[in-house]
Amino acid sequence: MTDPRKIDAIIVGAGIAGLYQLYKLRELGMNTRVLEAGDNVGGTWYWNRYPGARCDVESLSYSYSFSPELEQEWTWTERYPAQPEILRYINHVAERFDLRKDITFGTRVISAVYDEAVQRWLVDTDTGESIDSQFLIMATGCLSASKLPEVPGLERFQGPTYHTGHWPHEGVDFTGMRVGIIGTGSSSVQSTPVIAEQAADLTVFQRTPAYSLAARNRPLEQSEIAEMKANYRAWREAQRTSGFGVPVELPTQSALEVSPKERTAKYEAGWREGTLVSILGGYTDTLTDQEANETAAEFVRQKIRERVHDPEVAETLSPRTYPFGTKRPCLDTGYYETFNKSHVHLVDLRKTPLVKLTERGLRTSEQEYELDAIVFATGFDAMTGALNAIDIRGKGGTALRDKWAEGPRSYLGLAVAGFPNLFTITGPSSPSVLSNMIVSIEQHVDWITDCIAYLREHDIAAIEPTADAEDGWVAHVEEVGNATLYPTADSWYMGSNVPGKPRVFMAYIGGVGVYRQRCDEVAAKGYQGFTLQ
Ligand code: N01
Repeated sequence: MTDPRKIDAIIVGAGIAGLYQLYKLRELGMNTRVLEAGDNVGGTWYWNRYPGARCDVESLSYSYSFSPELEQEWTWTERYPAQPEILRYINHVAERFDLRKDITFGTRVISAVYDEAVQRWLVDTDTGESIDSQFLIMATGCLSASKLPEVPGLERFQGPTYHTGHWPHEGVDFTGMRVGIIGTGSSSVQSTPVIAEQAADLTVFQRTPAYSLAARNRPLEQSEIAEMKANYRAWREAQRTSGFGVPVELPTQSALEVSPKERTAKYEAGWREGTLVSILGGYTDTLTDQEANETAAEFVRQKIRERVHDPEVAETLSPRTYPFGTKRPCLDTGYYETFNKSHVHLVDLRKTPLVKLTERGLRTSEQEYELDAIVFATGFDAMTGALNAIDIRGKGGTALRDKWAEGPRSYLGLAVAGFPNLFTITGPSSPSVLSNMIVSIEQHVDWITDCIAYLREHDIAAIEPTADAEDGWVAHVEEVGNATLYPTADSWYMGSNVPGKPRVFMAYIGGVGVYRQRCDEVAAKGYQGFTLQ
């Protein structure tokens, strides 16, 4: 147990980020406590236990790189790992590195106030504890504050309701039930086919269709595991310098400078590969030019038409209102084929909007749907939701929520002016959700750890970005974002899924490798853009 009288660092969250941060701060000999709302480790993978939940980054890439021994001893079984396997892996890491002893579970942080006089954070929890600490590190996740639909009558429905992001640990048996699922993002795309196998009748309520590609998930061959284990070091290096945290060959041509035949052949190859970037990364301008993007978008729509028998249903499932990739694309296992089953129905909420929940089900502008259970696959207050859920107060009592009222402002997505010694792992304005999260988590944790080590070596009590550096970074993130098609879509990247949330592109699309270089330069220049005192 850490000495409760003298805490050097509090980490909020015991997911993949919080665990690694704890491991690293221990290396510095720091007295660290992790506070975790859940009853065990895992973060995202602890809460998101819905049927069919799995990662859409390949398992051999979606894993920690900090321990070569861990890499060698852990063996993944599938190309895309399922939630139970990832959770087992995270539990294994917690045990292997004896991390649990510094984690307090079942404890939600409700406020954190910076005391300028002593340069420490005072953190209050829902269990009544007050802990003060020099550093406060938020490992609260980008997609952890779940969101229910804004529809009247949520409390009226008499049957059970479930949010994909808070799935019961014991699982749910839908056998024989009439089930409704609201939402068609990644969580729905993964859970719909599995729920359809159980339910007597399944109705999917769609507001905006997703672009989804067949995942082509499969068990890993012994030979590929052995090859990866032999080449991990080179692979990790390539991940760190890549665009999205997954090494891929970079495109050199515009989609518009090749013949339709050549383009289709390339998209077909990407389709057969079945990764998130296999089609998106085919050409230089897929994410920057509407016309180029449309060639890929139409290719995906064609695949939907091939997979769905009823042309009308296929058309309803085909995205037409935003460019491919500007809302997060999905990888699926049998999603579109599910709509070929006679007991699965699709309701287009654009044509017949959701009006309310009733005692017996759900009413659209057209009719009432009687249901035995409702699944909300309605997503998250992304990027800022979990941070703003805590009353974080910096210098002069300024609330982070107020500072971010017009959108998140930070330097490098790592630190916030006016909030000394506060760090945000994969915070808004860093690559985070536009990358393989583990690669970005490790980069942030390593940077934060080096920074804290530097402060201790130089006997510096506090670090905080300057307002100028923060303004410069916010402007840069916006400029790079505006050079792409991302801001044209109503997505959770833009905050548009939460009524009243400012419309700001919240991630850095400059690339994982470029971003790392920038962070390293800042550190090499004695933490350029920060005030140290
Ligand atoms: O949430 P979402 P998610 N009435 O926000 C609809 C990651 N993830 O949990 O698009 C009706 O994507 C909403 O409609 P619209 C991944 O980064 C990864 O599925 O706002 N509908 C949308 O269809 C992902 O992007 C993995 O018009 C309403 C859906 O609900 C992110 O998490 C797996 C509504 C929400 O989709 C979030 O995914 C799962 C309303 N009032 C998640 N409100 C993998 O690694 C919302 N919707 C595979």
